[in-house]
Amino acid sequence: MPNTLTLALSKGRIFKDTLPLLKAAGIEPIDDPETSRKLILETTQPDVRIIIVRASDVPTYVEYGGADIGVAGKDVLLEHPNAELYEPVDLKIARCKLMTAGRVNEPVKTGRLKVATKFVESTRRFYAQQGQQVDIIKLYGSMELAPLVGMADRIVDVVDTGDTLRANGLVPMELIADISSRLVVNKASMKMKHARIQQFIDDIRRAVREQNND
Ligand code: PRT
Ligand code: MG
Repeated sequence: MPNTLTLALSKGRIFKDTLPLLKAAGIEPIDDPETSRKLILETTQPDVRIIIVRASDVPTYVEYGGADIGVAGKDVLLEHPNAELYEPVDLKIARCKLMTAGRVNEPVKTGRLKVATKFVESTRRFYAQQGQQVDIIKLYGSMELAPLVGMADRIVDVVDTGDTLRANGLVPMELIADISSRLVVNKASMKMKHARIQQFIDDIRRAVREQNND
């Protein structure tokens, strides 16, 4: 829509960590998505609204113009290597690491490794760079289970404290990428609403610098 800004956010940690940055840019949502069932939230700025989407759908909404701007984890963006998006700001929030993990006492394996993950693209690229042939098993969650029930030798997942891996008898093995959330911008919006979006990007950049004391 002309003259309005639509921001796509996911509930949970991205929403929580983006709020202070938006606040510093003078934007506060009027409803709380954790208690409201609304998927479109008005904000204290009449020309800015927030839509609530699945974390993995943010790049899609922004690429196809359902939102002008979004916040997405780099892990999610790496799964959309051909998305036509600008990625102007590292927000330095929701940080974690994309890693391989396996069982603490891994049985010796001959032949191709089976790797369970929802990060198929990053996993394929990582093992290809290592020159290692693997079979990738696509899952949508609870990857930690796969090695425990003998379905896979390894998993690839994002790790923060490592508590979830440990609680399931798994250990982190190789680092694939350091992850943080990024601002992404629709290419047409960047042209059509240039002044408004540039202002928003500048405000958010300043808020990120202040939050990180640099
Ligand atoms: O829930 P949904 O399927 O819609 O999507 P999602 O699970 O990807 O969304 P969400 O909100 O859980 O995560 C959004 C983004 O936060 C991810 O895309 C990452 O960029 C980032 N992030 C940061 C994390 C974590 N830290 C994290 N720890 N995403 C997920 N986790 C998981 C981790 O895999 C483990 O299962 O949280 C659990 C706890 O982690 P530990 O290591 O502290 O135990
Ligand atoms: Mg989740």
